[in-house]
Amino acid sequence: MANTRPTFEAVFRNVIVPKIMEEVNTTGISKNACDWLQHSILHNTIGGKYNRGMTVPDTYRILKGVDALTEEEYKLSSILGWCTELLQAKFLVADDIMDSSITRRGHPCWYRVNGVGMIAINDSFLLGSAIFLVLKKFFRQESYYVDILELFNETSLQTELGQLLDLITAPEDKVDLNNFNFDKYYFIVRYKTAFYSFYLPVALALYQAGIATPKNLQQAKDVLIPLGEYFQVQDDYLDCYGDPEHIGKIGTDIQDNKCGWLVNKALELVTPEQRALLDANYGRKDAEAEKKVKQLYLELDVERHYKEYEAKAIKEIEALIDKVDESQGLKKAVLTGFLKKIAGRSK
Ligand code: GPP
Ligand code: MG
Ligand code: MG
Ligand code: MG
Repeated sequence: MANTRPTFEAVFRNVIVPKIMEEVNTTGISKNACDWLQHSILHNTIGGKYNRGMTVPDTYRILKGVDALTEEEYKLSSILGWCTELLQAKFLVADDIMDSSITRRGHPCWYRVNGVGMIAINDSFLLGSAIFLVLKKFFRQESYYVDILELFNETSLQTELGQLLDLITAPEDKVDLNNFNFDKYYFIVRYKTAFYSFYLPVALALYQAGIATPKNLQQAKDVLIPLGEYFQVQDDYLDCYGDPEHIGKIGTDIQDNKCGWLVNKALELVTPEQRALLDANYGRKDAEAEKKVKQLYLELDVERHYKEYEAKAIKEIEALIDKVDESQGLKKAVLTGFLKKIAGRSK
């Protein structure tokens, strides 16, 4: 089985969603509730890039050292991949409320869909609970079942801690740029993004392949956390410089007072006059103020600094991959493959 977007999506539509709905149906809940749930699941999972999810079967295949997986192997590793996509869906539904975002994947954010509103909070919980339903249905008998349950729980805690720091460093009513620095920034991004987006899918494949050890899990983490940091720096860059049509979302970081990469870089570069302008305009729910911040980024050529950062980050990650000792079971191709998926991305 080749791992393509259509084959990956087919596992979700034909295996996972019916299984979730079958289980929910046994409660005897009304048809309109079942329809609501199915609609929410499909709206919030289908149409993304599937970078995280498709990494599980990709990684599993490389670890097994085969050219292609059997249909059954592909199905099982894709199901774990879809559990990472469900976790992502749970987080995004909630994150879009917290960030007052407008669009996601080219459509209105779920909470902004007519008739949804704050029901989206419960839908986010349901997306999370669906993960554990799916894991129980398909992996209960596996020796690594408890390991992957713990992994999902620990990764969720890390992500929620990162989100906590992201949010309290960006109060709506009190802009104080003295609270921002790169140390805090990298803690936020490591926790809110890198663990669940990068370490989780590779660790899942290591468990599924039956070769996970504390040593190779640590080796994976040593590369995947820096890779995840780079990915979130890209996300911050695209929030300001990406084309909303292309990235499928409208940037909110400046108005949301976020401790993002661009503002931290700007803070390193500003003159006292420019700093005053930034203090007066950053974090205001005001399109004119946002424009002034973007104009200042232009004057400071923050974009060039980003490009320099990006080239350096890629080199550093390549060097980390080079150091991996493959005799421990982890394969460099897993990591180079993941780097290739995101290097220089524009969406
Ligand atoms: C990305 O931040 C981080 C997340 C989506 C994790 C959210 C965690 C929760 C516990 C809800 P972001 O806000 O920059 O992402 P985006 O730009 O996609 O909105
Ligand atoms: Mg957001
Ligand atoms: Mg956010
Ligand atoms: Mg963002």
